[in-house]
Amino acid sequence: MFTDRVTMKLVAGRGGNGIISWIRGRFLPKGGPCGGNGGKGGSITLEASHDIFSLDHFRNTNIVKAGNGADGGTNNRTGKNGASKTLLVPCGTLLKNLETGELIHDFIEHGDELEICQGGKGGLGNNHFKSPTNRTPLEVTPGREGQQIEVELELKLIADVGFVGLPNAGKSTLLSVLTPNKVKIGDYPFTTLKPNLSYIEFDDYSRIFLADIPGIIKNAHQGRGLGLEFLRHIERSQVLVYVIDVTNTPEDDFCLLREELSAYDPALLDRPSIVCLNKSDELTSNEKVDDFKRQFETDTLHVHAVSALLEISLEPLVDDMRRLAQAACIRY
Ligand SMILES: Nc1nc2c(ncn2[C@@H]2O[C@H](COP(=O)(O)OP(=O)(O)OP(=O)(O)O)[C@@H](O)[C@H]2O)c(=O)[nH]1
Ligand SMILES: [Mg+2]
Repeated sequence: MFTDRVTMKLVAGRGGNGIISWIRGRFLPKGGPCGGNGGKGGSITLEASHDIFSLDHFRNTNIVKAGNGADGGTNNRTGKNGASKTLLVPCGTLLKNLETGELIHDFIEHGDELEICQGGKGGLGNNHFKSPTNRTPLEVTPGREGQQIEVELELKLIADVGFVGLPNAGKSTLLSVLTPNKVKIGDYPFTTLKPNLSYIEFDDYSRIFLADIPGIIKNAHQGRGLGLEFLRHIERSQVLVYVIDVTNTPEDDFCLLREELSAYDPALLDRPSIVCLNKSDELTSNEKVDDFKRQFETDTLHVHAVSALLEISLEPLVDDMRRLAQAACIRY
């Protein structure tokens, strides 16, 4: 199960109450007020982390509450502040107000944080109200409620390069040979049921992130197969790689993929793209590759014939992905 949408209620802590207290001492018959202020309620902060890739950890969470502030103490002691909570979310999480649908924040970079609910202020103890004309104040204020909100978290993974392809084309194989993430590969359609994210690290320690999503089939936009639900995870990729099984009908497959992408969002067709004709090790002649290139290759659409399984001709493909990903600085 891969969770990319959750709703929950966030409740910051209540402030502690101010209290009434009087100084008592053997030699202090008129000691005066000493009721302390209440502590502040804990707040709730969301923080983006590049170490997590899904919202799975919130799957069973309906409500998150921060700690309440403690009441003030005697001898002017301020109550303890309530414990704040920080919730980690993957980069690419959109935070929305559930009631209004309004986008509150888009967590993009690692470390990006937002205090979404502030804790309530602590109340004032009677010591606060003493004055030359009022030496025995009986006044205190209660702690305030913390802020609360119902939110929706929606994850749209941020990968530089997104793989799209029919089931069984070899997307997961390609991700496994290019990156440290060894994902499930199978000789049957729909092996991949949730998006996989990983990266290639280059000599200069720069990285490009790659997303492998479940296969798309004809009429996916009408909900067939796993539908187009997962396309949201490549929606923000700067570069798309069409992974196509060259031993099938590559031209038809390419057109079908573009039609389905267009049904989801026509703007995806304008994204910088690369075609990867996979399983070229099974070809006895290069005719199919040449035909495809003749029909579709342009200066802006490069076609690479590779074998992910045998790791043949992957280098030019990676160079191209890197070049396009690093050239595009647009964040979709
Ligand atoms: N001959 C050959 N077989 C390959 C190549 N790449 C992948 N395969 C095989 O194709 C099958 C499907 O590979 P996957 O990587 O699971 O394909 P996928 O596109 O991720 O499939 P879904 O997750 O179902 O969408 C597996 O049996 C792979 O071993 C290749 O370059 N050559
Ligand atoms: Mg797969």
